[in-house]
Amino acid sequence: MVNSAPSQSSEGDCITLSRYVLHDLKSFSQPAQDLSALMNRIALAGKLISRRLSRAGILEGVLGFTGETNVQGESVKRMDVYANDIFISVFKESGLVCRLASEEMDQPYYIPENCPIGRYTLLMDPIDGSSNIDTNLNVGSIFSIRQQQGEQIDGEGNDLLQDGHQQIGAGYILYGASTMLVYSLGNGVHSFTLDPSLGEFILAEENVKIPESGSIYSLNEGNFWQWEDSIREYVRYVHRQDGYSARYGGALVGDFHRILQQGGVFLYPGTVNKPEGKLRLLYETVPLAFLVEQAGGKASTGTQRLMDVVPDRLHARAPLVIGSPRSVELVESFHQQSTSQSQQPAMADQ
Ligand code: AHM
Ligand code: MG
Repeated sequence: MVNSAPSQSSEGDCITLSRYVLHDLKSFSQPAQDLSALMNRIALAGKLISRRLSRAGILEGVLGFTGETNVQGESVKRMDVYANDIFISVFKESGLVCRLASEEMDQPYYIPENCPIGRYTLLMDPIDGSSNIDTNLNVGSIFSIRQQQGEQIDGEGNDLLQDGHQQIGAGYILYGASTMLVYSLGNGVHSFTLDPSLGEFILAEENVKIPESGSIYSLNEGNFWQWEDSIREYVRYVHRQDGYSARYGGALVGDFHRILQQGGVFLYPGTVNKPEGKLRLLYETVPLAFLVEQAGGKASTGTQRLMDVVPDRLHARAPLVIGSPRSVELVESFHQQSTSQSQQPAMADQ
C-alpha cells in the first residue's frame, strides 16, 4: 500500500503523473503498476501530439485534409491520422493494451504480441474537434480504458457493446494554451499540466469537483430550428434569464473542460436529420460521462443516464447533456415537460 500522500510543496517536489497514479490506486500491485504504465503511455501520446500541434504552422504536411473520409463519412484531417497512429505506436510492444478502438478506424486494431498479457482495450478519439486545428484553436484527445472479459474476443469488437460502467478509467488531453491531462481511474478526477521544459505532466489539481450549477450553457445554436421542442424551450428559457453566458468553442474537450472547472452545461442534442446527435458514445460521450460523475456531475441523453446506454454498434452516437448536476437536471426537466404534455389527451374544441 502507498500510505503517504504526495504533497506539492515546492518546485523541486512536483508530482508527476506516474508517481500520482500509484498513489491514486493506493497500491504497488501488478495491476496498479500496469495501469500506471498504461497512463504513462497515454501521456506519451499526448506529448507527441502536443509537440506536433505546437509546430503545425511551420511543419510540412500537418494541416489540412488527407482527401480520405472515415468510417462515419467525415473528411479526415492529417492530424487525425497522425494522432491515431501515435496512439497505436506508443502501445506496440508495451504488453499492456491488446486492442485499440478509435473513432478513426472502422474496426478495432489488435496488437497480437500484447494480447497474451495485455488485458486492456483502449478506446479513443485521437483528435476531437479537429475542425479547430487549421485555425490554431484548442483540440483534445479522449480516452477510455476497459478490461477485456473472457478469452475470446472477436475481430469486430462486439464485446465492447456494453454500458459505460464497464470502463475502469477515462480521461482527456486538452491541447490548449497549455497541454493538460485530466483522468479518473474511479477514485476522483485529477488534472495535470504538461511542463514542456521537463517533458512531464505535473499535478495541477487533485479531486476536481464540478460546481453544483453554473451560468455557462454551451451548444451550437446554429442548429436551433433542427432541435426538438424541449431543447428549443430550454434555450428560450435561458435567453429570458439574467446571468447565463453562452460559450461554444467547437471542440468538446475544451468546452467540457471549462464546464468542469466553472460549472454549467454542454449540450449536443439530436437534430431532425440526426436524432442521435453527432457525438459518439464509446469514444466521446461515455468516457466524459465517467469523468463527470467522478467529479460530482451528471451526463445524460436528456432522458437517460449516459453511463447506462448500451451502444448497438461500435460507432453509435447519442445526444449529450453533460455538466453540473443542477444544470443537467434543468435541461432534463424540459424533456420531461414536453413528454408529459405530449401524453395529455388533446383538448376538445370548445
Ligand atoms: P470530431 O470528433 O469529428 O472533431 O467531431 C466532434 C466535435 C466536438 O468536439 C464538438 O463538440 C462538435 O464536434 C462540434 O460540432 P459542430 O461543429 O456541429 O458544432
Ligand atoms: Mg470527436
